[in-house]
Amino acid sequence: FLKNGDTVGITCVPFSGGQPKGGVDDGPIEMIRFGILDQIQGMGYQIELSEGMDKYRTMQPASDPPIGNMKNPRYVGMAARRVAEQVQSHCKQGRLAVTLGGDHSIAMGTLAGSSSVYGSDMCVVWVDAHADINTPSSTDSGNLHGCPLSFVLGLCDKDEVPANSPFEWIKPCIRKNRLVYIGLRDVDAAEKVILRKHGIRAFSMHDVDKHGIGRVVEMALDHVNPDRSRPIHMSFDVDALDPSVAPATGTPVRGGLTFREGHYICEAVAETGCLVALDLVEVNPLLGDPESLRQTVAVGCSLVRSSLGESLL
Ligand code: HAR
Ligand code: MN
Ligand code: MN
Ligand code: MN
Repeated sequence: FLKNGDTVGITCVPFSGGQPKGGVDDGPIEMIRFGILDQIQGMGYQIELSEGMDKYRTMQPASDPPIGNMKNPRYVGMAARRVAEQVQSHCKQGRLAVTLGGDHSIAMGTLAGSSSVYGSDMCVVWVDAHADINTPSSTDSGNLHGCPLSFVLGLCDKDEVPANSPFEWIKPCIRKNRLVYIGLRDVDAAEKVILRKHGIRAFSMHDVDKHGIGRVVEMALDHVNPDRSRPIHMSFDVDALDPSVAPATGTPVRGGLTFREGHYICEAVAETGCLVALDLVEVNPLLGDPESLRQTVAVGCSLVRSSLGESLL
């Protein structure tokens, strides 16, 4: 695992094109204002920051009409491609790649980037209220933050991602049996069909209630990483937490993880020593009063620190 003096490669992605609400693009800057960079350095890590975070804001094409159901497809595809390059560069140089979003559509980039270095042995722990596995044709909303996993798992038909598609560059790079979910409670009917069809393992909030978070994390890791030897990419959507803990997010869903349950997942993943990449997404500073904002940004930073091995004692 990372030791004192090791380097964390941080990519800030001020991007909101994967969903309709403005503000989530200010997630990274608010976390930086809250001190996340100093906090990580204070833990003994070196920091390498990806260049040109403001460029994400200028990448929006003048015209980006829907392709089928998909909204802002060119913008999302281009931004994710840049995310993939920046994450890949950190991973290549042996840095733990931390990506601060931004909406969750950027995970098609983070996963493409990390898996290009760590290969198909890498496993993915997806912590979220939502499954984010709609295909371009199954999505009702057309919001691409509900779709990133279908691209990287290779679940899209050829006609959904034709040769000239903005997503054509994404190759299937994550294996279905190397993905596991924790925290689900708002899954579309079409997504349930996809999860069943492909036998993808998911621990919902029902499972957290039934077994407790300790057992759930153990079962989740046993599924994707039985020997705790494979690299782990954790993608943490802050809406996995209960809205009472993380209110400032675009699609809050009642009945989520407690503050401690969320942190326990991060601590347990840190303990494996296998974490190679982490996403923290969907913090939206524009939603809610100043106290909701402060609370959500603070918990986002604290989840990152826990994932990097901050200990309680
Ligand atoms: N499943 C719904 C859709 O496809 C809701 C999507 C997600 N919202 C998120 N992602 N915050 O985790 O539109
Ligand atoms: Mn703004
Ligand atoms: Mn999500
Ligand atoms: Mn979500």
